[in-house]
Amino acid sequence: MMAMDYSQEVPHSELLLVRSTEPFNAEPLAAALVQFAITPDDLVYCRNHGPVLDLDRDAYTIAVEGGPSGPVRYSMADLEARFTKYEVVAALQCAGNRRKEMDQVKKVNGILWDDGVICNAKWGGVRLRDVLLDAGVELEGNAHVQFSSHVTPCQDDVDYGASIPLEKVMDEDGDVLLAWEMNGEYMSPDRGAPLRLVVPGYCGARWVKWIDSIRLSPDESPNYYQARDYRILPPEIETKAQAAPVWSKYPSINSLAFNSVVASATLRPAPAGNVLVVQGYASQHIDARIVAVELSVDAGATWQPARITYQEGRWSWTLWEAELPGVAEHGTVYSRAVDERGNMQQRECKWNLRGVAFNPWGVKRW
Ligand SMILES: Nc1nc2c(c(=O)[nH]1)N[C@H]1C(S)=C(S)[C@@H](COP(=O)(O)O)O[C@H]1N2
Ligand SMILES: [Mo]
Repeated sequence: MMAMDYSQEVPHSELLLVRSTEPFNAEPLAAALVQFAITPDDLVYCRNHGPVLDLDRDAYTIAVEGGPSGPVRYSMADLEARFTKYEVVAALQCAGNRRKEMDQVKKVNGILWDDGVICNAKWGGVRLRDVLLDAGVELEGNAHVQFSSHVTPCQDDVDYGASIPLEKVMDEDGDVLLAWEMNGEYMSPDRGAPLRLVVPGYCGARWVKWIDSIRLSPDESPNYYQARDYRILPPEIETKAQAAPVWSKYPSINSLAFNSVVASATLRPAPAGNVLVVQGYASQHIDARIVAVELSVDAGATWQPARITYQEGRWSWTLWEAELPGVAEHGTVYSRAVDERGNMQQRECKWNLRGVAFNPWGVKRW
């Protein structure tokens, strides 16, 4: 356990259900979330492993290591003035979304998140690719880009760190940004101001907030949150002690989980029979777009299509809704997503100790 100082903690949104205060972890109700295609900042979940500080933008710099004459430092003004600005709409989701449901299968380690640990926003900043090229870093022989935020220590390590494959960064369509804007405004301290990494299609753990250093390496980041967390352990690993020696055997989670969630199911009584109004969201695996969401009120025997009401670009979430006629007073509705590669969301998802990437059919009782 690291010593952490919460005396400078910023105020947080009051619209969230608080799961822990130090560090601050909180999520909105999914039913509130799906009312907006682009999530307003005060409805975005907060997932932290340490304190949240209000940092001075004018004094802030980021160091890019590995240039021909040592690290290159950029101020926020340098980034704004010297590079082309890009905007990308992308969903941000914690790998622990729906953990509470997995915990009901069998006890897991972690915050018992419900299904609100996701958002969709327009992120603005510069391409990390352009910055790496500008800094003249050695690309040859390096397969990973490692990131750190040293601004505060975290629960399990002296700083927060992550890494992603260099390939994802150098692909112009990978859309990896060093971002300072969310939804057309300077982002809030909660979102990682002054500067945060945006990795479309990847799980939230890689979107390093308050990012202040970048380096290339043949290896993944050795940081706790890359090397010993955010991995899917096999079901036979049931305790922390069993997990400790084996973390490195299992791959890091990169992609978001292919998932769908029923955010609300409301019965509308009508003379001709009850109608069930259903709303929800879906998230995609890396860049395979979702092409359909289907609903079942008979435990998966028959399925009917929902209407997709929102998708934008390559990386957004999917919003959907449906009116299902002729339903009983009470029942259970299931959702399943289908993607462009023909993958179909499965009924079951294997249990894992950390309760990550839980993605069986969405479910809601009415
Ligand atoms: N520096 C830092 N970056 C971080 C984290 C953190 O604790 N510290 N949490 C990560 C995790 S696990 C997630 S899911 C997202 C959450 O981003 P949000 O709080 O803006 O929703 O940030 C990621 N980046
Ligand atoms: Mo996360």
